[in-house]
Amino acid sequence: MKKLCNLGKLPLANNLLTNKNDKVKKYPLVVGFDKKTKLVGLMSNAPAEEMFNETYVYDSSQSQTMVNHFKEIAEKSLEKFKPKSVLEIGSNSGIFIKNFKDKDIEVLAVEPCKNFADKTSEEGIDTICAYWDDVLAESILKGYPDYGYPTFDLIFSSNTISHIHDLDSCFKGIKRCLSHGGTFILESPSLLEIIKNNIIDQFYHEHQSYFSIISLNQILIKYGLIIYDVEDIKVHGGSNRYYICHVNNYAQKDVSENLAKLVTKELEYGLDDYKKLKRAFENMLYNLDNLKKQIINLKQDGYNIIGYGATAKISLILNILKLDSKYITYILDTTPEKQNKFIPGIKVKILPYSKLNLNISNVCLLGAWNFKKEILAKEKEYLENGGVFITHIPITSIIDKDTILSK
Ligand code: DWN
Repeated sequence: MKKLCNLGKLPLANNLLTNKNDKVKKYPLVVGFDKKTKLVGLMSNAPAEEMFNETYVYDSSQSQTMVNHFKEIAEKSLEKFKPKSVLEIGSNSGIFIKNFKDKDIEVLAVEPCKNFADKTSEEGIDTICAYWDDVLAESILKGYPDYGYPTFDLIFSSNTISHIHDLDSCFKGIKRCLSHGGTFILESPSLLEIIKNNIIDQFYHEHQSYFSIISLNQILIKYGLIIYDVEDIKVHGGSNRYYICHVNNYAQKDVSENLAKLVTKELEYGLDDYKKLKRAFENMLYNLDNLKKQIINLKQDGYNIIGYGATAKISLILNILKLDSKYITYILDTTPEKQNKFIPGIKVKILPYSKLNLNISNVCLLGAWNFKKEILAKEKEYLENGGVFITHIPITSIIDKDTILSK
């Protein structure tokens, strides 16, 4: 891989501190470009066990947008594919897979974080607590944990494949487990949207790969898999939902025109071009620097800056910008497991959402900018009373009631 951007040595975004003075490990965060496959990814990484374990704090069910999102795609898949067997890789809180319960469908979830795997097991969903790889895939078909599962008509994985370090073993396992006519649905942040919207904060240790259609197809072909459809979906600042099948079943699928259209856009934005990508990183960092300047100015003008949503993304940017509790008073989040903990590195405290006091001397930094619509609707009163948000996506700017009305 050839280096695109060095973001420095940074703490693991979601490894929140219970005590302010807990020790923090830092790992280099360097993004690179693979000339052969055109994949953008991290050039080295922290051990998966340090990031995805029984203390993992991200719970996708905390956002109504995500609850609706997973219900919709589950219902759509049930109708479209009528699967007899479904496997989910990286099931988190069970937000997707629980929609397949009690439907005479063979259902299996794989989730490495024990806190979440236990939760879905208790809800009656067969869940294996393990990292996904080809060894696990083989053992699932051969009889682990109780008996040999059939191959699966539907394999679903949202925001997980991009976290897996060994893509070779990952895709070998998927190839092995997908039934002949089956579909593998992969959801992942879109590199096109990242580049278009300055989303520098998708680059943190949890995310190993940043797929485009161009790079994903280059990689999949090696395993006898191919993309036959793609949808650009709005979640997480713009993601792609890829529909993938066995190469030897491709002729049986309705190949979508969307694929060619989106590839054309990817080429326009230079997602296959090292120099253009490097320039895009420079722009992203420049925009982030503007955020720092605006926050410092607001602070000097006497405002309290409060983070809204203790996302992995805000953890990353505050650490890159070295904005600690001198600048950010606290961060609010609805997730009980995050509350009263501290962001590693900059040590800003996370408080429960119920403590929110949106008075006019506060400015809210939109940590969960990907749920902007949901949050602005929820905080209508604050905005109507003159409250403001600051965001860096797609460009550093202030959001108040007038900017919303003018859209
Ligand atoms: O891939 C990943 C994804 C999908 O999510 C992971 N590597 C980690 C995680 O990233 P994130 O932390 O940036 O995700 P979110 O979904 O942007 O997190 C939103 C956070 O904001 C949650 O902690 C819940 C919180 N929240 C809130 O406090 N009030 C969210 C909403 C909508 C709210 O109104």
